[in-house]
Amino acid sequence: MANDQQRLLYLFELPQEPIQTPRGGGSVQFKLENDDSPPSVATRVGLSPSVSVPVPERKDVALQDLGTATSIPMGSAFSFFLASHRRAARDLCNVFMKTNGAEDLMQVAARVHGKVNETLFIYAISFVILRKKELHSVRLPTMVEVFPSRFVPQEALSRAQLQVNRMDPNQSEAVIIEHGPEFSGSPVKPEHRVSYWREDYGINVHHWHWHLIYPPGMGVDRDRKGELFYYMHQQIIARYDMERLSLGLPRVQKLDNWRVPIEDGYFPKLTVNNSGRAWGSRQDNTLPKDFRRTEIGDPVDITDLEIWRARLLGAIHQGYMVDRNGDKVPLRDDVTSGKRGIDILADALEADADHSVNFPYYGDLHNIGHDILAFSHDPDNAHKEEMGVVGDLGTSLRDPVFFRLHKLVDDLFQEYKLTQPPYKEEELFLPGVRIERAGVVRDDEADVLLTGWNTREFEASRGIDFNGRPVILRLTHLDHKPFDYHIQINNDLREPKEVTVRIYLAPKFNGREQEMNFMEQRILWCELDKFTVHLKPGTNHVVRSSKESSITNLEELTFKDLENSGPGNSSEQSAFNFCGCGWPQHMLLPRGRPEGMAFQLFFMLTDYAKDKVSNPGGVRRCANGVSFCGMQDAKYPDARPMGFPFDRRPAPTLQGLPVNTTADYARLGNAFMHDVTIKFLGDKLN
Ligand code: CUO
Repeated sequence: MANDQQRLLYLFELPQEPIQTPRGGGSVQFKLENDDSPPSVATRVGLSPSVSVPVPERKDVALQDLGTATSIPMGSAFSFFLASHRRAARDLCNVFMKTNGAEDLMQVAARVHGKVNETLFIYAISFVILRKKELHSVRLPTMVEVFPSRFVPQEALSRAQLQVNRMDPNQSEAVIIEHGPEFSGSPVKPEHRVSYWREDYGINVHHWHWHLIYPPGMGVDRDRKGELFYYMHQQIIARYDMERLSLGLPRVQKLDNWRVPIEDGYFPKLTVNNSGRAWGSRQDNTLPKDFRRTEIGDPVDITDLEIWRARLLGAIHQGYMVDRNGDKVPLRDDVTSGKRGIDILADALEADADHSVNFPYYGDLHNIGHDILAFSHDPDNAHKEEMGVVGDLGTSLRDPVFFRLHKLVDDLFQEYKLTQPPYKEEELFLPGVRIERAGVVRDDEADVLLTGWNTREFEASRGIDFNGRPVILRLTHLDHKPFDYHIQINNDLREPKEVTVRIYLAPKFNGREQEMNFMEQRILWCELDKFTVHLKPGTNHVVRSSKESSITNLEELTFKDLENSGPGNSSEQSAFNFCGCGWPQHMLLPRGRPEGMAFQLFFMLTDYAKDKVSNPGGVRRCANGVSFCGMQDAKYPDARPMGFPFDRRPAPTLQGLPVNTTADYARLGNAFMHDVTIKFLGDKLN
């Protein structure tokens, strides 16, 4: 194998098939020494692999070393929200973490392949690649190709299989599976109008990848991990609400009451691990019930969720949590050392049992919330049904109930944020710099942004064996025309000044077509970009491309992209590896409306000298996704609270005048507001 990337890449291919099955489009084959599997496994009609990868026997990897990793059945779902599955992940990751270099990891993983659950295997190998310094040049192939069954209905995959079976063996062209934008339901239910967004491949891959970097219960303690859990999910909800308002739907309602039926059901029509085993479906008006799946976890009652929520709210309003020794742990964000209150609260709410100040007392509200919802259709295994998609990191955003659960979680975070003192004028105002004008330009047109449908192709045959034949997945997704921000800034100081530019987007009107006050619009503001600029004295014209956004990732990397990549050691690739995390670029904008929908941009300049975070020399700043994903082996690169200045209630007055709307913040010279229109062109985008 030419390089580390290729050594590890083929472990991601065909997760459901035996490891000896030809991979790389039939060109690569793992050859296991002393292999006891039948020879039929290793052959495929018409394929003669040219690259043979020898895998010596590894007596050091005995099944007993895998601990609980073998406890999750093959072909069934793996849920990071279940404590027993997190334990299994920890056990397998420990085995992989002990390896030394790509060749060693490849050998051990190839020997473990087929002995552990498929999603767990992919999770653990991804987790280890992201964490091992010597593997920083290795990138992960997109989940869309590893597990196509998470993205397209089983029916479409079976149709492709049939088509392949009927094909003339000499025929070489690929079968194409078209999917979307109709997705999983009919327009009869209002919630289905936004299913193209929930079921978008990019946002689901992002969510999977984000949790790989910031997992609870895996001994990972990254800088501001809890705050990022709050912020990244808060921003997902804000974006979902922007999309809903675009479609005339009300903002998402929190799942406040677990004692009444959940109005909206969800029928994913997808299968788990490419195995053909269906995810569970939830009927409309399903009543959540106590969790009694004793085969995978301890019983938990709805009452437990209610008690944990009450305790968390109590802590928020008291201003402190109580640790296991009975000592008070204050909850404040304006601390100069130690963890911020938001991190302490998030660790107890998510919960991360390793970091919660008092796990037995504050419980596991968010994770168990996912579990109760994921099993609400079969809470006691009476029907032997698989969990619903809301139980899996890579599919949970598909289900409308995900957003209702996370709105409840966010509601607790917002309750906490409202206990923090509003920013003072000196924290908001930056004297000496002034935004004169700011807006967006696309194709020489100012302030009108365009969205519509686009398509992207992936190789489904990398994840699923279609008799060794190529099968392409053509997914329809929302997209937009790229644009540039133009900002004219006057630096009245006599010297250069470095500033952070913060750019947010929110709808101008609420669902009743009224302009919003500060508090109503506050948690709708979505970060579009955040970057540093060097201002010379006098006038500065800053131009920034939408493609450089601080929240987005580049496009998903396919197997083909990675097969064609070079030796895999450049620093650019290393940086990208971590930043494989990020909101998909094609989902940067909400869709708006065919006739145009009014949005507002908010720009703010802050003093980079106060924002900057000192990191040890040599830290690689990732090219993308930093605001949602942080930086590799480094502190989060912005000292201000995430979401600043909208994370707190407004200052009552600024420059002696009352603050009622965001426009009152824009009176400051270093801030600016500007109206833009977003038009949805449907199929006419390209
Ligand atoms: Cu990301 Cu609940 O944390 O899904």
